[in-house]
Amino acid sequence: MLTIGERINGMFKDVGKAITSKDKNVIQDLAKKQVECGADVLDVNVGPAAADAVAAMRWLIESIQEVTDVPLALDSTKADVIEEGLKLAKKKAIINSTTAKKAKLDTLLPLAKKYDSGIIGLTMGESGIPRDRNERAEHAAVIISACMEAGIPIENLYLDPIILPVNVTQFQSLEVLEAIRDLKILSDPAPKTVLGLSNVSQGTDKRSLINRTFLVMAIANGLDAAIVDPMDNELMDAAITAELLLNKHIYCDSFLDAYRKK
Ligand code: THG
Repeated sequence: MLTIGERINGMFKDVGKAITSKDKNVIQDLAKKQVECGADVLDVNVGPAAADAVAAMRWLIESIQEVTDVPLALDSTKADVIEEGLKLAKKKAIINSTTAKKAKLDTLLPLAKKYDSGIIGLTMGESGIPRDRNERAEHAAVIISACMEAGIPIENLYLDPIILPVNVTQFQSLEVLEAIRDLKILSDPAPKTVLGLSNVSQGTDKRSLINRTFLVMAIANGLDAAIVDPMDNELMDAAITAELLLNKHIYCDSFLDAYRKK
């Protein structure tokens, strides 16, 4: 599984404060710790508070790239914020994200093409959050054909079936698990799939347990990548063990350590 670290997001109080007070150490610590814990990619989101979101994205990326050169997932609803990230990123970045909305695809696919970046496609369209697995597949098909038309290799596409808090809309967790399977057969080569895992447990009081249980189920259904808190050791252990049991790693008694050192 491609592990995308979620912690550099202005939605978190410590990160929001660090952005306003330009406290580089907080960001650099989170970058280093997430990578040490196994993040392959770092998600970067300036959050809702930043007055100048483009400047905040620039400051975050410059701070992060002073301490690590893992690839970045540029998480914003604004195209100018994403493009600022694409200009600065040293490694092949991931745009997070487009939707199936025409205006979004028309703006973001040319950027993905120009910078040869990855791109996450949220399976939602003009009508908002998808209701079930079928709506997810419909939006996914729109995104896949738009990528093909724009000359974006499907290898660069990560479809996100959008997981919602289980305490708000309980039946959606099963729809997402089914969608992970459905999305895989929409093209050949198959598109990759990704989730913003922590959404599933927002507002609950068993966050880590719900996160890791759902992650294992999603991995068993073929999930390729996840935006997670890599500093949650039990979560990372569960993900590694799930992949071991799916025969994706070779067993040895110290498989957790062995996988982490790799
Ligand atoms: N799909 C894609 N990108 C995404 C999401 C997604 N990016 C954002 C989000 N969803 C994934 N990242 C997070 C980050 C934080 C939390 C949830 C998902 C979170 N934050 C605490 C909360 O709201 O309770 C913040 C509180 C705090 O500790 O300060 O849970 O789905 N493509």
